[in-house]
Amino acid sequence: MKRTVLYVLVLTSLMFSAAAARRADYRIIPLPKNIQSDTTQVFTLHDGMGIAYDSNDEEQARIAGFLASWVKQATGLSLSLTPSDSKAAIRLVAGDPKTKKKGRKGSFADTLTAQQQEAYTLRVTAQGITLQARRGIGLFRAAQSLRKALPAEKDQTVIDLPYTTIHDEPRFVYRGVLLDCARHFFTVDVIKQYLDMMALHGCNQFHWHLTEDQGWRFEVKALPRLALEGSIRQETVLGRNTGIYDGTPYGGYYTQDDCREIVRYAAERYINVIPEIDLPGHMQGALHVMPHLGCTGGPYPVRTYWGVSDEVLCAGNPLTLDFLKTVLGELCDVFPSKYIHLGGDECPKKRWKACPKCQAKIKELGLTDDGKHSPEDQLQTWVNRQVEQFLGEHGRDIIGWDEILAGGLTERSIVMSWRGTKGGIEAARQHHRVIMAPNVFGYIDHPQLKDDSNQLPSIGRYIVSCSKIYSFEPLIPEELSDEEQQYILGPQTSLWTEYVAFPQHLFFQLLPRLGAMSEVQWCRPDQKDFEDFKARLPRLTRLYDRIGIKYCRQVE
Ligand code: TNX
Repeated sequence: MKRTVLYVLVLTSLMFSAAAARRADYRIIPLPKNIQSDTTQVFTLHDGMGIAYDSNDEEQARIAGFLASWVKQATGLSLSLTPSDSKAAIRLVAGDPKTKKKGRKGSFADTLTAQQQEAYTLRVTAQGITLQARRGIGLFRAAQSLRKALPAEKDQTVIDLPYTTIHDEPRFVYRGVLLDCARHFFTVDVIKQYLDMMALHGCNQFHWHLTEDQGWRFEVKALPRLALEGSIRQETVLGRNTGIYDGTPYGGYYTQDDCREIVRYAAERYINVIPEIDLPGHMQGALHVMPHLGCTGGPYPVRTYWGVSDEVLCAGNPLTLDFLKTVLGELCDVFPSKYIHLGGDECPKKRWKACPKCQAKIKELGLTDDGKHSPEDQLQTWVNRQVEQFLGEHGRDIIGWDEILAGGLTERSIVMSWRGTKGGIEAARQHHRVIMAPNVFGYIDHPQLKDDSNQLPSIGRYIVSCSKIYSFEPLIPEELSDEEQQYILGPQTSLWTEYVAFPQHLFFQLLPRLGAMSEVQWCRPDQKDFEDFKARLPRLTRLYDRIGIKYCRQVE
């Protein structure tokens, strides 16, 4: 008898705890700028409640739809979309997020900083949940924050949200993530998942690395063989250049329609797509199809192993520039991004030094060693300048890896610092805009755990743990004056894929390190505390579970 009573007690308490409403927690990743909460009072969100939005506003309608689907995915709660219902539990409101007053959408928008355009307020009161922002992008950020604040457990019917007022906006305007789709090819669907993860973490720039020695992956209609044949390597080396090959052809490329679909999908998630055509090095995929554009004339097989190739575009051949203009012209048609990445990294000068055409060009341009820049480095700068001018005519600016410093920077170029932060510091001192993408803090192709016994293969050494990423300060105040710091647009993390061939592995490398990077990108330094980040992480990783995405379960 006693036993039965005990059972009943245990059972009912279990039932009650299952039924008890779980609580929202606003200390999400990346941490909002300002959170004021009153945890003694809650608004209770029930299954079937509504999300109200302005039905004349397509953007709001889309965001409301996103929010409903996210809430369903994370919690199981079904919310209905109820245009213009002032009594709905959740309301999207266009207006100045700092005031409760409804403002005119888009007014004085041009005077807003990029950060202010993304700003939002999230309020929870007895009347419900209000997401308020001047722009759609701010409402989207607010909706993502609400999504992340909810407990990610399935089959919930009620959720308590403590009263709160959150004011939030990002620290940096540029919050980038690179994906190398050239060493390994990832489908449009996988890239969409990648973009979803970026959006979840508040990132806004997708740097899409599309061409490589090991494969050309962008369709150029005027040069159909480029993608058809330049995308296929005959086999792939196993492990870290072991000399043993898999004997299996490998390929894949993106049609222009695929690219447009990626651009559209990204734009709906407030992500700009920056395509990279890596030039004049890392071009063996193209040279395979167009051997006359190399200094030696080839043949050039699409490269089957990793590392830096000596085979680069011949800078002395006028056809090289014609080729680049054809490619970049079509690239501009497909990608609306203000910024186009021209690579510029790891371009050995061995061939140029021995090439009569390149040497003749050096002579024609009057390039001589000035003690700081070799003639060949200056020749690369000359190539960059031609590209910069061509893209300038299309209203675009160029971004290049920090090697573009070697021959002197062209006028408007933006430097992406990857060999540590040195190049970025130098460029900022020269008053050039900079993206900080240092390998030592952001190359997530490196292992994330010290003990590599359970890890999937990766490049290099254990130098990019979660805590290492988290410790990064992109403004480098010990090196840069306040004025020079203004040139730092923001940080980026990069996922190179020599050793990453499958989507699960991709997301394992990415997550949760992107969480750490997102706080570098979004938060002020005084908000950051790695132990606190780790304490907040389980709510995010539970959401990863609900989304069904793979991630590394250990964090160090
Ligand atoms: C350097 S980053 C590269 C890439 C490699 C990466 C591997 C850069 C501009 N070049 O081509 O994939 O290291 O970590």
